[in-house]
Amino acid sequence: MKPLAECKLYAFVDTGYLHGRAPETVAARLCEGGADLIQLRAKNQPTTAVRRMAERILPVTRAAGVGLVINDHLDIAHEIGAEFCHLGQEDFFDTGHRHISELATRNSELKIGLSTHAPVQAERAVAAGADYVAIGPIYATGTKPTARPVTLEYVRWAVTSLRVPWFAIGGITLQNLDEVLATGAGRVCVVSAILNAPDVTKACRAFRQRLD
Ligand code: TZP
Ligand code: MG
Repeated sequence: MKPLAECKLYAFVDTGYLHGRAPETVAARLCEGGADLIQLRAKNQPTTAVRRMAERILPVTRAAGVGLVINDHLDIAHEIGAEFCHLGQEDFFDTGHRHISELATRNSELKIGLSTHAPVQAERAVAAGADYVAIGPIYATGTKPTARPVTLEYVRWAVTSLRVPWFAIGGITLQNLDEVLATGAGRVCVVSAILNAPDVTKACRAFRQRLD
């Protein structure tokens, strides 16, 4: 796997956008398309189903040298030996955690990413030892319909203020990518613009080429 600082394209296997495809098949297409990281995001799925998907995706990402991120399910990330777990503000701080070292049990190599929606949250996430932070949602997005967009203003703050790897997320498409990158951002998370494209590999590759 590339060092996190060199990872630019963070793609997703989101069960909301499988459109009948097997999760591991989608993961394989994302690897072919040049994703640096792939997150398994399986909202409202039974834990057993998430674990099964994660177990099937991991050999695919491992073979491709792509880091696997498990969203929400710290236990699964630990158990299967994924490289990362991603948690929201509510999953981490609102459950009483203060530092990511509190999460290290079996797999101390596990890296943690935290979602943030404002500078104060990013500062708190960095102080908590997050390995990376997500900055968003920048634009309104059907993938997270109730979240209020943070706009490019927050991205510009991140460009000048953050010293840990950070990823812009939320509503990023090939159409608005240039204005995101124009802020100085260099890393993006893309969910629906890749998974809803007619050809996932091609869409992923298009983002890859624009980020390189
Ligand atoms: N967190 C903030 S926005 C978002 C998440 C998980 C969804 C991003 O999805 P899309 O489809 O790329 O807008
Ligand atoms: Mg969460």
